[in-house]
Amino acid sequence: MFIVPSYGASVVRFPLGFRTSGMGPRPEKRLELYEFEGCPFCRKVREALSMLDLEVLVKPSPKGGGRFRKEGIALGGKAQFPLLVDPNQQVTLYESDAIVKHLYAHYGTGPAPLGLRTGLLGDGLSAVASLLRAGSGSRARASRAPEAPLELWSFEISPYARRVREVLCELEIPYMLHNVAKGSANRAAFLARAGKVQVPYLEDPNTGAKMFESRDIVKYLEATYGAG
Ligand SMILES: N[C@@H](CCC(=O)N[C@@H](CS)C(=O)NCC(=O)O)C(=O)O
Repeated sequence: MFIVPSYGASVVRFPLGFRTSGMGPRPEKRLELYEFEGCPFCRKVREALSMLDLEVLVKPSPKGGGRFRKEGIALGGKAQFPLLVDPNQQVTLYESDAIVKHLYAHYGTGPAPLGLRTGLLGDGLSAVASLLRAGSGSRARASRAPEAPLELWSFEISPYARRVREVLCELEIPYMLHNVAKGSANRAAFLARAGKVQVPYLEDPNTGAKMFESRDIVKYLEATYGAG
């Protein structure tokens, strides 16, 4: 499960993606993100989304992927990730720093936290976090596509949720990412829905499966959508 290095990745990035702060107006239409879990630049965007308490439809675009990578390239014009689609502001954006700035400008109350504005230092630390994961969540594996996106309750810094996001990414499974970092306004609804506040929590509308526990979720994803 590589949970120990996953803790390391969380320590390197702490406290980014741990607690909500500086939330502003909420987007009316759903944000979409083409990204891959092992990409250090994509991590910065996911951290901002967690801290701003924003939900996003993740379209995993790992290297060698055939499902969303091409769609992202057709949309934005080049093979570069992260790529954010914000229909509220009618923009399709490359560059993690520009995306973070955009999110804080429209859905925050002020500038992004310092940890997301440290340029090369921040990028370097995010790269160290990715190195600790040894390429997990970077390369596509053979898989079966679900009809409808799955739903994941998560927050960026959770080492257990990370493991699930890595597998979702490698299997190119689209999912609605419900961020429920500490302080999230979505926690009450999450508690009412799932019976407890613990991440990761997965619901699969294609099969009716609902489950906690990263180990069980990974097993379920591999058995249902993996190709052996
Ligand atoms: N300056 C860009 C760098 C983005 C970048 O280099 N992303 C890499 C993945 S970490 C990429 O898209 N590589 C091309 C590929 O994966 O095919 C940013 O901050 O968003």
